[in-house]
Amino acid sequence: MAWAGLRGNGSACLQSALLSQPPVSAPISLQQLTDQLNSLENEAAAAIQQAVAASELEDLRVGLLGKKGRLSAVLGAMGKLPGEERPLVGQRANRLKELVQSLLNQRLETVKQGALTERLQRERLDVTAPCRYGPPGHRHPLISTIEEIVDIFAGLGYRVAEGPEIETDHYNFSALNIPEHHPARDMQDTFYLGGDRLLRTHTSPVQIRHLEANPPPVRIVAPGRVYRRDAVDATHSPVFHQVEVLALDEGLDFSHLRGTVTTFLQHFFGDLPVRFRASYFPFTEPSAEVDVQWRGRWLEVMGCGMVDPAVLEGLGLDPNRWSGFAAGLGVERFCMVRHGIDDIRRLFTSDLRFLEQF
Ligand code: 2NL
Repeated sequence: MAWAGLRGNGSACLQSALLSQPPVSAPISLQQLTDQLNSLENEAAAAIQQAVAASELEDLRVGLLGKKGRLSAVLGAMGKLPGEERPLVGQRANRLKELVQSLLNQRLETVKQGALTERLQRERLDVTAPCRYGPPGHRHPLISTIEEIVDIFAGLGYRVAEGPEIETDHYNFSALNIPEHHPARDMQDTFYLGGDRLLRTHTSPVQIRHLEANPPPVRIVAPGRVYRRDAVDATHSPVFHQVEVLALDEGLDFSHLRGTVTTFLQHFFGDLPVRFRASYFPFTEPSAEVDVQWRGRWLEVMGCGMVDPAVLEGLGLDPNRWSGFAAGLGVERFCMVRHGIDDIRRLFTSDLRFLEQF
């Protein structure tokens, strides 16, 4: 029997006895039936009171009030009474049914409440207990360098832009006015993936894509991973990181470029001398390399220039109305200068004895 295995032996026995009495079949009097209903009420009340689980109460409900239950058995015997006595038994049986129903409901509430209280007790958490400390982690120095650079430009009103690392020949080279025969396009210098796809060699394509989707004025900073076919040595890695910036608006000239780059470098390196040297990039005209005087030596740290009109024309922008400047820097170099790191490989070999210094 379903209730035989339930907790509380006393109540299981009582329930078994209560529910397994055979149906009444012999001829019967009003008095006998009334007595049966009275004792059924007493037994039922006692059994319900002793139930300790919702499942026990369900078994009791079925056994007492169900189609084949004790009450049905008594009502079955009612047919043997004279017609005028039947309503008396019927009313008594209905009252009993309502009473049993409400006792079951009350007990169910009590049992549920008890189970909840017990569970809350059992699953109690000590929120004041000291936690288990793991070894504290921190950002990789390259990531903090990117964040620092981006934060400075964010402070100057620039928005972050990102784009795919797998690029097309068009976005990586053609749109940037890099001619067919330029060495950057050489198989020796770029990872080609087949078709016109390649691993981007700079984050400039991010800016081209941004300009295609957004009309000027534009001020963006594009950080990201870039790829070049270089052999690994103390200053070269085939995977490295770049940050490029681009401002495009009406009336921008070289003084804005110089002011922005100088302000940025002095925020990053401190209030050091900065100098611009004429240089060449296919996508800017004029172009410049920028040096900072760091610990008494001039160090080349970035390249920049006014966006070449050919790049603007390729985007359908009128170079007589819009002008802008762009700059690009290698994050590894910034990180190495700042922290006095002499070998770029330190930044990629995940040696904790090295990394834990930062
Ligand atoms: C360097 C020099 C540079 C740019 C990047 C750029 C982007 C667009 C248009 C024009 Cl969309 N120019 N980027 C311009 C000058 C220099 O990077 O030495 N990078 C490590």
